[in-house]
Amino acid sequence: MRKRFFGKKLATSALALLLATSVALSGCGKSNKSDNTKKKPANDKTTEKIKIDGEEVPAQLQSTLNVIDDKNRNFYEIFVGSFCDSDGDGMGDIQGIISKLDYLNDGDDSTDTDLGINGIWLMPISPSPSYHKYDITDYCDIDKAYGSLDDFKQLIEECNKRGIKVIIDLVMNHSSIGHPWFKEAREYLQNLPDDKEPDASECKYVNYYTFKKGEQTGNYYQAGTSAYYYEGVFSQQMPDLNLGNPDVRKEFEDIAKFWLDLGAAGFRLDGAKEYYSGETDKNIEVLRWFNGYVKSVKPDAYIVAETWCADYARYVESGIDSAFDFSYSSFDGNISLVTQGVDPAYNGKYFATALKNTQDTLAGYSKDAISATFVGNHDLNRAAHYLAFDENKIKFVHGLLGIMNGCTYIYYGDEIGIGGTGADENKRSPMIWSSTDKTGECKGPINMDKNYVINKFASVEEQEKDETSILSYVKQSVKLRNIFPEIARGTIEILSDVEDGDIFAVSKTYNDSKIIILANTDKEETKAVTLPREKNNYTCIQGMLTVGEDKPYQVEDTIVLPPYSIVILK
Ligand SMILES: [Ca+2]
Ligand SMILES: [Ca+2]
Ligand SMILES: [Ca+2]
Repeated sequence: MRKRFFGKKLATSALALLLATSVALSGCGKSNKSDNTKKKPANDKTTEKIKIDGEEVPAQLQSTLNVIDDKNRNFYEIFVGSFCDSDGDGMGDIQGIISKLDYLNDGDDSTDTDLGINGIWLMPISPSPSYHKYDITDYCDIDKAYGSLDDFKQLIEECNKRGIKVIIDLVMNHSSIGHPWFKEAREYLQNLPDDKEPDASECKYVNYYTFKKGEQTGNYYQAGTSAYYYEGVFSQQMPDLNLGNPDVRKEFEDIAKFWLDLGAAGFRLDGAKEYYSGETDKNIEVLRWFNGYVKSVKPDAYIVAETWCADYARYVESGIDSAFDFSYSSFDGNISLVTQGVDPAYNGKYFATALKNTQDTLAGYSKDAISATFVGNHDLNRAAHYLAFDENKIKFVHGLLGIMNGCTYIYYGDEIGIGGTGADENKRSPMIWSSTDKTGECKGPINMDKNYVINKFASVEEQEKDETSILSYVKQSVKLRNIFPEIARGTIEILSDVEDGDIFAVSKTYNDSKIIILANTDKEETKAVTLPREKNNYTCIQGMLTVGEDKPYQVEDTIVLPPYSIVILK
């Protein structure tokens, strides 16, 4: 049994009341409204009807994809070790990803069995002693646990066939203490006589990091048995690199070129606000250098920086395409707050204003900036978990993500409602492909605590067969983005004539094509919204997303929106 927000009686009476209201508002006289109020089976297409000019006609729902091959992409973030294991050792790997590409996008626009994503962000894949691999020992190779460079090349080839671009995580703030650069520097410092200053002409690597003589306050650790301490903002295992050193920059230019030459479409830059902790201007300068170099090699490369800070938007001043906007993610982010509806201030109108402000703010820093939003990622508690496994809420957060501009990022497993909270390992638990067939299943991080990885929803295999599953909903949400390019690329205008604060109402205009997006953010009440067609320049509902069995419909100028439903008008 699937959870419902309200019993049938309440829904029916609410609909009857609202339909009566909608008819009164639209002034369309007689209609078969009493029929509409009867509960219909989930797949009864007659609920998708509209009445225009007194005639009842089928809703003109669009299904033809119109995917534009630009930088506004539907990304999917993969923690490789937990996604799919190809060789039965329990460790996810690149061949495993290749085997699941048809799940992500089969490359055939006439099918809608896939998720419809067209961008992959791979978390770090280079050799590293840790399970998470954010401490790298060789930037130009693949960790053996994940495969080989040949596997990576094959992945790119297969992705190219499907219109998927792959960006890789690039960790420039720090290396591993096991990186040869650091090991050589440490060795040199250990052997340095007490009365001698470090000399970069003897060991250039002493200037690759920030070494200071004697004990330091803050995030500093002793370099072996030497008298020197190194900065390690994230941990002792991760010595911070000196990005002011031209030699270090040259290393990363070579590293970037290495991956671009192999077919990477760009980079996700880890920890960009810690390049120079607390110094945004200097961080932006680093990004300006890196962006300039990357685009001199590959002009259409895409760069998104991890900027987990209030002034994230400023980072696009550097010329990078995107800076992750954390304000929409997590339990206390905009998407969750609007969905939870606990504080009425976070309603549909608020969400519309937030989107418009985000667009304007980014444009103020760079006319080419692309917003980059997500519900969750590898550092955040899983959405399903913080939404208390409420299926409708889990769907709706993906609905709200789906109507956002720019690039959206889905964290692997969120599309089937995987749980996980607390320690990072718990947020990186294995993808659940099937409940019966263990092929491809990963063991997950060794220190993962299963008590904090609660999975209440079915596997991919089962959810694929269920039209009402979270997975089916997320597919529909991504599909809308692939049908209507205006969603990701349009200039937002708030439809302020819509008075009900629970209703999200905006238009988005892209290349002279305008759509209107309405969303009912109320979790219980069906709403009727009157929006004159002529004034607002649309004909009818052309796309919809619903969490339950009640579907939106249109009677003349009135759109009836069940709880948590979204429509596209055009
Ligand atoms: Ca494996
Ligand atoms: Ca397809
Ligand atoms: Ca740093």
